[in-house]
Amino acid sequence: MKIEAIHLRELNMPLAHPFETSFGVTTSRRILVVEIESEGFTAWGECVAGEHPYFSDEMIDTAWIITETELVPRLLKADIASGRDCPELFAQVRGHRMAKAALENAIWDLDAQKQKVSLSKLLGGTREVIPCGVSIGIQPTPEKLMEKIATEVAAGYQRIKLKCKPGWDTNIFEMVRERWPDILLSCDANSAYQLSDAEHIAGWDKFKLLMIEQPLWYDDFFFHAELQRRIKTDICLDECIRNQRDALAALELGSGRIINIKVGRVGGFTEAIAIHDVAQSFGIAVWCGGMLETGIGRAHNIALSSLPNFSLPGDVSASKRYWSQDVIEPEVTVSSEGTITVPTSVGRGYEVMRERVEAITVRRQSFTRPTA
Ligand code: OSB
Ligand code: MG
Repeated sequence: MKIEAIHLRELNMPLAHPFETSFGVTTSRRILVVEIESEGFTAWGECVAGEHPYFSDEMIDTAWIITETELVPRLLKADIASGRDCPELFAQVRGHRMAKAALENAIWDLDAQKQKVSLSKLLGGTREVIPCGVSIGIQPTPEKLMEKIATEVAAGYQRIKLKCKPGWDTNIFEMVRERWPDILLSCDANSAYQLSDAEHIAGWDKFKLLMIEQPLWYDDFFFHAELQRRIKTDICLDECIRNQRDALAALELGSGRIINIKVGRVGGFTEAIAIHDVAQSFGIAVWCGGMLETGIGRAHNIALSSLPNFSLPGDVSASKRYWSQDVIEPEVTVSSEGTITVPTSVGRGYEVMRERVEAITVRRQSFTRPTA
């Protein structure tokens, strides 16, 4: 694959509604997107790093500099055959997985176009539709949360995930379960608890949560195994799973019984598929997480979610939940059964609206293949 040019852009996009987690509130996003030109094709990738290094140690500004100084030069000099060659090409650079994923995923996007197949098919997807859930942030009041849940349940979403933290947990679950005793309900703590909270967390077993996502430290799976032994509810690992070795270690240790796969967190589609396969070999279900993506990252998440072991509803939901206007056409929509139809057309299956992208671009930098 001869790559002629790579363009980096920073997009500024206000969220339709603020999103609050145990690590902070997001009202507007600064997003790094990459565009790759090759032999008449244009492919896109989205970097999911946030504005601050609060979810993980990456942020948009570190991702930009690593992309500019380390990753782009390697890609422009290389002659790669597919996205699967990216991990080795980038291996000398430690970490910075979200930065790497944006480029690797753009290469997969490009490869799908060149081979004239859907991205889903190229990744090994088998599902025609994917089951969808929603992640609902911490709200100003419990009443506001109840309204939000009512809206999403009415829209047909198959699973409701509540962000939680000390003070916004047991009382909230109690209230929600009283009104909706049977919905598929889960929670995500984003590392807001410690092992000394084990008894408090065990108290949630009575709410029959589908899972508790990343209750302990973002980089831990040893103490998660101890916590999992002390509670009945399944632990789902998010932040701490960086690659397939982590998944293997965590599953051997018993740190959790479900894995959330975020393609950005693990460095790209190649590693995401490897984690999917490791989990499958353990009989462990996976689902696709979200990072408040624009339509570009969202389209890629939909393709990934079509792999066979993505058997639980993901955090992949409609564009309109995040943006008054997305950057793709058509927008991502969810059926009244809470599903998204996986595109079968060539490539990602959603057109990137260049004028819309231009209008919200606040920084750009272009690189071309060295001529020598
Ligand atoms: O932990 O899954 C998470 C958003 C930003 C950072 C971390 C997380 C989230 C979400 C939102 O839960 C998922 C989404 O709807 O995109
Ligand atoms: Mg999470």
